[in-house]
Amino acid sequence: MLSRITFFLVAFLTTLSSLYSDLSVKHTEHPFSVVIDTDCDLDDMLAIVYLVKNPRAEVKGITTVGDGISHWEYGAQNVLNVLELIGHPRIPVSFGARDSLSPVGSYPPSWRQQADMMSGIKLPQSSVRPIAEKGADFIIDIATKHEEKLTLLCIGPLTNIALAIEKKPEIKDKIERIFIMGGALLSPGNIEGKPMGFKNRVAEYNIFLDAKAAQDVFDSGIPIILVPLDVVEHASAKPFYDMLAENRKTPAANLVYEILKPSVKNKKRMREFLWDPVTAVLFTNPNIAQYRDLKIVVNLRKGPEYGRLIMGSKGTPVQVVTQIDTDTFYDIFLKTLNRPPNLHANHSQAL
Ligand SMILES: [Ca+2]
Repeated sequence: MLSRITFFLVAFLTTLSSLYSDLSVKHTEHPFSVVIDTDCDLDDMLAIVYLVKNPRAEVKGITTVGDGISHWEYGAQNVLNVLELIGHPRIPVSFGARDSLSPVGSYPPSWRQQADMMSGIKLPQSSVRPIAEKGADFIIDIATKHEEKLTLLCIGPLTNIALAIEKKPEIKDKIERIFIMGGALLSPGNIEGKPMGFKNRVAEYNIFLDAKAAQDVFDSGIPIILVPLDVVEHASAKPFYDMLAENRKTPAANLVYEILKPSVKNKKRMREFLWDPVTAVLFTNPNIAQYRDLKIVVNLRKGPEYGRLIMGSKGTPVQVVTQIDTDTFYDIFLKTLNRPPNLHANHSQAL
């Protein structure tokens, strides 16, 4: 009996010490500089408020793009209004490209209008305006000026990143990695049928709407972590909405609750997964996922598989997220949203 107790005690202490050694690693971490590149959908706003509030991320700026869901004229101001609401109005927001480098169509107009209007959610009107510097130039500037390497979190079509790399290829050495939410590998795409109207079962919007830009970014040689539809569709919005219903203490948590409300109440709508927030949480907590090294090519041949991400022996080596610990994801997301608004950044705090 005693030896069994001793065994469990030793096992417990070993587990505890390994936990603490993990924490000590986290304590020495610095915040990582990040620029968020977004098409300003409602779930993009979830990712933005999460990263702005998370002490492990230092958001250097936000670039918008007009070939995704929101129209170019609306997205940047909506982001500024969200930043005003959560008490960070001075984070620079830059207009990026208005148009795709390889235009093939767009989101349904009614979806676009809904994103432009933030689904009718009331936001404070920020008096801050987008900066004069355009998206690609802003990325070049931030990457060039800072000593530390920059990470990009891309949650829309990749037009701005492709333009920045084309204009100044040297920035490749100043970018640590790019997190990309996009593509579908084994699961179906998300652009087929009504109301979208594309005869394509395999492509995903972010890649499809600027497939050339995506291939340019893949070709750049910058390390890529890809978060495809396959894995994100394990992170449903409903359980998180239920958690927020019980526990929301900040304007950020309230905003996320309001954003999720229509989608969890209307099952027909597409927005029932937390695509962009998953990508943001993996940026701060990469250890909650499993990854696989794959080689990937963007299919640029016109036809029913245009924009598909093809796995094979040729192509760009990419770290693909294959699985996430969904409960831990929800937990980290919730705790971060509920951090007090005026808490000074405490970079050593484990989340
Ligand atoms: Ca997006």
